[in-house]
Amino acid sequence: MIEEDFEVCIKVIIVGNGAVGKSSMIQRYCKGFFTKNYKKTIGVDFLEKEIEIEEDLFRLMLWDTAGQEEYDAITKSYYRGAQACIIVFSTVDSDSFEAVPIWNQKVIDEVGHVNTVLVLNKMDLIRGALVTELDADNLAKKMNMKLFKTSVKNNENVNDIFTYLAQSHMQFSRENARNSSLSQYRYVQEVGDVDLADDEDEDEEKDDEENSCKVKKEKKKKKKKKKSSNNKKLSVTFHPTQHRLRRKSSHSPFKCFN
Ligand SMILES: Nc1nc2c(ncn2[C@@H]2O[C@H](COP(=O)(O)OP(=O)(O)OP(=O)(O)O)[C@@H](O)[C@H]2O)c(=O)[nH]1
Ligand SMILES: [Mg+2]
Repeated sequence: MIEEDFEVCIKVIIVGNGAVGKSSMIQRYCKGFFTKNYKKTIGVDFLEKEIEIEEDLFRLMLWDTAGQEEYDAITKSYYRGAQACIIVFSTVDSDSFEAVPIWNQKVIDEVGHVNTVLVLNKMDLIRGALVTELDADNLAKKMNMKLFKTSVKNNENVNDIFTYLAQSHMQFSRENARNSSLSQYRYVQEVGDVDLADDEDEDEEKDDEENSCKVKKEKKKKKKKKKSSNNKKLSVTFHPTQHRLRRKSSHSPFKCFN
């Protein structure tokens, strides 16, 4: 039985108007701290984080984009290949709320529909805020997207966003794999001793009846060798096509699809 353990890599882009807290969010999540000072992102920043959820290993590649329109041309080119998206807006900035559908459309134009969530940030300033929780709830409902309400400053609900994205990505991948031909490979990998050449075996059995015991034994040996090389081939051809996966160690074959 061939057993492999994989780390699932997910490219996540973070978009939204300037100063809503995108960089602060990534910094909080990856480095664990918050800075009061605003330093606008120029173009794109990148951070990554490895997490484990229920024995599944993930590497989140987080692309923090500039909210200022002047960088649009640059940032859009970094959307490519994204598998998940976080659209951030802020309680104290109604423009950022109005811009949510526009950001969503920008992402769709570049990468199509990807797993997207909305984040209403700066919940610590919600009292007397320009964007209410109800506004945000209604928008999320309208856009049919999951909404998180965070305070990066107070470290509230930030981790939940990334856990959700990783888990939903995995769930989607599993459903996809079940419906695709990949599931056949997965099955063969899982039940490593499955007979891959039934027809051939039948022919060989007929021949065997006519041959001596010695020949029989040699054929069996050959067959065994062939099976193991077939399995090896499967594991080799399977991996390069899964470019978002990285081999980690050797445990469960169930990690090897995307
Ligand atoms: N009160 C409060 N301030 C926050 C919160 N999150 C971020 N900020 C502040 O908001 C300002 C802007 O944060 P950034 O993370 O730089 O914003 P950004 O979305 O990356 O901005 P651009 O890079 O220009 O697109 C900074 O002064 C942060 O300290 C929060 O949850 N609460
Ligand atoms: Mg920024």
